[in-house]
Amino acid sequence: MAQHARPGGSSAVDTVVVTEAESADPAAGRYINVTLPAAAPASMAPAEFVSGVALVTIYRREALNALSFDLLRELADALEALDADSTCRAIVLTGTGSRAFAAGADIRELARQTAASLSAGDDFAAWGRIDAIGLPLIAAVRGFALGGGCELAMACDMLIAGDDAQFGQPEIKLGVMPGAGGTQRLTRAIGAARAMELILTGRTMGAEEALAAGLVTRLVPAAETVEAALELAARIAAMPPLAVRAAKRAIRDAAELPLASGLAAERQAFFALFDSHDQHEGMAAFIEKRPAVWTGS
Ligand code: CO8
Repeated sequence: MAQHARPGGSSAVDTVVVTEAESADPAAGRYINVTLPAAAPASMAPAEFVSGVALVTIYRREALNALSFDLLRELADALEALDADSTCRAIVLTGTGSRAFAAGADIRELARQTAASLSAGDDFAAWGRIDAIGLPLIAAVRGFALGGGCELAMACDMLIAGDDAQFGQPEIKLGVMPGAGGTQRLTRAIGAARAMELILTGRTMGAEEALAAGLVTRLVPAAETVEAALELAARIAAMPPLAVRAAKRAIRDAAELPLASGLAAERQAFFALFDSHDQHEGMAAFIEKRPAVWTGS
């Protein structure tokens, strides 16, 4: 069960601050910590909390945040809860510690699987649930983002990388191939020629190369990774929520739909926003030369 921690315990969910010691214990069933609103780094003072931004942290430091099936289920649960929470406007996803965002799927768990067990189970359902999140997701990547970890970062909408980040799909070295979107998302992000080389050799790509290739939104000094992601999330959280969700959907459509269908969907979404309060407010505020006040309706 994912835990929400909020100042003043105002959440409908129990307020539980998960310590690293608790979180590192799989028996405790807590791999994911959610802080909403996210606590601001010192450099973002005077605000103590970042309004509308949730910080979701994967806690499995002893295995470089490797993604077990249980962990992924908890992550999907946590993201869905935030997606349904009207106070949350943007989500930053990161891994605990400085060594890894996530070093892949849990190889010990995968080693026990067969084609039949994977096909029969619903252990991959979490990926579809994460993909369906309507709020903007920003990955804050330090250290290794390998295999499923790279796929998870790419399932996010934007990727802030520390200069110590290492991306790759090393599954080929384990006798398999990417199975949670790596062949599709990496190819869409950096093109077939580069994706082919990375996936067929399993080599890792440093942060600068990933930025140049188009995988990364922004490259920052390693120690500033989460802070930079929170700052970006805060700027998005200050925008009108319905328009943010609609724009995210339309941009995702660009990777999935033929151009004519994408253009039609974009126009439909654009028209629909003209029935929203925030469209009236945004345009009235411009004309009246005052700041807009968004209601998300
Ligand atoms: N799974 C399980 N445990 C891991 C993983 C992993 N992916 N990665 C690291 N660990 C563990 C190590 O076993 C080690 O544990 P212990 O101390 O008990 O031996 C601990 O984390 C620290 O790791 P290392 O000692 O290996 O640290 P190094 O600094 O020497 O090396 C590396 C770091 C290079 C990241 C190395 O750990 C490594 O190569 N890890 C595996 C990377 C990899 O191959 N990832 C792909 C996995 S397959 C995959 O992701 C398929 C996705 C399919 C869809 C998703 C389904 C959920």
